[in-house]
Amino acid sequence: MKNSTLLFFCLCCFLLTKGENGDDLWLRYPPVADKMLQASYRYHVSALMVPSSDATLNIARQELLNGLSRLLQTQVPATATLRQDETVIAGTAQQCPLIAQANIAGLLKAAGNEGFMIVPKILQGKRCLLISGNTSIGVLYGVFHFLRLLQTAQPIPVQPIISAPKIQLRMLDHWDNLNRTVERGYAGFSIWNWHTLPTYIDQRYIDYARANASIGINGTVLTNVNANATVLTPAYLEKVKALADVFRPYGIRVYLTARFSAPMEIGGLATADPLNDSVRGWWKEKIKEIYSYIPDFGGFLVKANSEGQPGPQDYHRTHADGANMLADAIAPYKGIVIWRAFVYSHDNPIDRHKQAYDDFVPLDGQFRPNVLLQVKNGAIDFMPREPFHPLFGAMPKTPLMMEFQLTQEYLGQGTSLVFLAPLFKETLESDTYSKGAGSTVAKVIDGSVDQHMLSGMAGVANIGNDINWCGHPFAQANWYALGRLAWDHTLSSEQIAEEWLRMTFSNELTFLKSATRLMLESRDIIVQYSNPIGLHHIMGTGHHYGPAPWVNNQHRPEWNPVYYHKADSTGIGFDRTATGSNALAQYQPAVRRQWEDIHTCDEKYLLWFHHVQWRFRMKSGRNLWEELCYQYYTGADRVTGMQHTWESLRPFVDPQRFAQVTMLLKIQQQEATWWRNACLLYFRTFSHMPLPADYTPPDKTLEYYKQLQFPFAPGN
Ligand code: BDP
Repeated sequence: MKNSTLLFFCLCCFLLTKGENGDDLWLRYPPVADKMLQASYRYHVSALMVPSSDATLNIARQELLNGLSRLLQTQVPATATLRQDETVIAGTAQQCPLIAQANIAGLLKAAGNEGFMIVPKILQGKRCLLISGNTSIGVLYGVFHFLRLLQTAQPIPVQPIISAPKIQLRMLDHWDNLNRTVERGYAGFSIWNWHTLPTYIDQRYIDYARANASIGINGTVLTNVNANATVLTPAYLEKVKALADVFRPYGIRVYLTARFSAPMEIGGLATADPLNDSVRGWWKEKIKEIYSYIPDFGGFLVKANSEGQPGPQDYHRTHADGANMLADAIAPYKGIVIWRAFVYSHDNPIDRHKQAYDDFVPLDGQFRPNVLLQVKNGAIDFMPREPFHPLFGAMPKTPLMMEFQLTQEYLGQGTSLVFLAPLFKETLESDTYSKGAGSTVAKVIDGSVDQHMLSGMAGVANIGNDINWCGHPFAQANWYALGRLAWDHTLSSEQIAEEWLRMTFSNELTFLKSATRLMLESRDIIVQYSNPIGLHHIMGTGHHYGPAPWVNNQHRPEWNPVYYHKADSTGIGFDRTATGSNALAQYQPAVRRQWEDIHTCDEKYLLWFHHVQWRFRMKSGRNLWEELCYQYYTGADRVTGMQHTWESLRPFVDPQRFAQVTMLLKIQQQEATWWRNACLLYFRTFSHMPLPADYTPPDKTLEYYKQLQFPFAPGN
């Protein structure tokens, strides 16, 4: 064996036995395993030229130097003048005269404000690779893309690559409280250490910004939608400013949640009525103050008149009155207001599914141009599977922003391997038919269906202070997927999974084949063993951990699982057709037709839209009860399959992350069995039919499952 080969072999062995803690996310930059590829990049990247024009370009240079030296295992020299062939030049045309001479203005047009291009060019007789954009942040995105090519074992580009984001605001919404607890957080405490800010800048803040920039995320809402007005006081604004200063060179703007009653709580006013002059004046002054700290402050995210939060309806004003009051005050600074459509009220007897639509559709056209309406992917609440929210396509005069949830509140929380890109894609690719066939949710939110200038996609962050950021090693993939899809919603789940796996684990094809399948199937599997055939909202009260379909004692009717499954001696499911709540009427006729007939309705939504008799014949030939048993048993069995798949991947994964995922899959298998047993034992009390003989019966009683308590479950 040659010395260099031996060295490389030892390094690989070392990396595999050393273990990794996941702190590096998808930016690990291990030595490129494919020696031919490494040699090719080494040849084509002989020098780096990145002007020191601003902080963002300095980050770009540092990222290239660091990334390339680790991936290529050689120091690529930085240069200020073009001396040799195969120089990589990064910068905008303004920053870099050579790029200005390169005749690429036409290409750059397509890159827009934040996009980039990577293009091979001969400059002054030398072969160069240009990474450029119209702004420094575009260049930084291009640099991360270039490194991603190498990380994912793609050849060095010989044709121009041009890429621009399809969505303007690509955001993380942190549900982080000022006391560092995280609502629905399963990865430890908040990464924002408010106590030591503004003076202590944790390296994590910088790493956070870098990771987000690497996937194009350009906005972060620091605080919980169930907001605390204290964050708007000067002492906290100092802290917010410190974070904004860290994030700025990475292209990330800071947003805050605005508690609607803040004028009363911290302003001493007697009202928060949005039409009251003192209230309007208070917000104007507050916003002026915020911008004095943070000149590029992004704006506010507001949860109002929802789940007990204050809002304009407390003063008999509309959501538009509330949003516009803030929008007017923030408009002079080019800030925006993101108003949430997640509203439902306990004194409204109407199907919860219908309430947001009823509240907001009449307001279409009444919002100021700097207001975006943030809509959850489905009408109930981030369920494991929901049909798309009927608001998409129903408010053509208002830009609607997508709200996905990365933190897996209803999808196994911190213990389950669930890759969410298939869930996101399922919603994005749903056709609203609002402007005829092809008006997909993706095209509604990217603004192309209704010609909106503002567009946005947010993910409720799954980040905490756990060493690997997200708790479950695979949960990092959901953060990654959000960024990639907000940039380009046409990417497939498979592409995203593979990209992430290559960067996070290995480029080995045998590994990728199984691990990609593992990820792609994972969401279907959890639906199958927890909420099959359109069941929803049957989880434990408060903490939402595990099954509790029997709960019927909550004072708000729509907080009870029985409200949603409606199981009785005749059947199970929520009739949302014309004979029931008629929520289906909120969809376009073409959509309605897909779901309104019990015989043709896609079975994955059957119990979402229909109350179905226990003996109803399913497409499989089984009756509904047998089908329910089949789904629950198959889902739980498939988790055992996931365990086997993971076991087969042992040779490709470092011991630390391998053991972590192994243990977590064991928990997931126990949870799957728990869901299956608890739900079937309970629903059997209505169906009065036995479990099909070939299934092993549950070894515990329904009473056992009912008495389980989780007083300290996380995220609650
Ligand atoms: C629900 C969560 C709750 C959030 C709410 C929201 O259980 O903690 O406050 O959504 O989105 O899913 O406002």
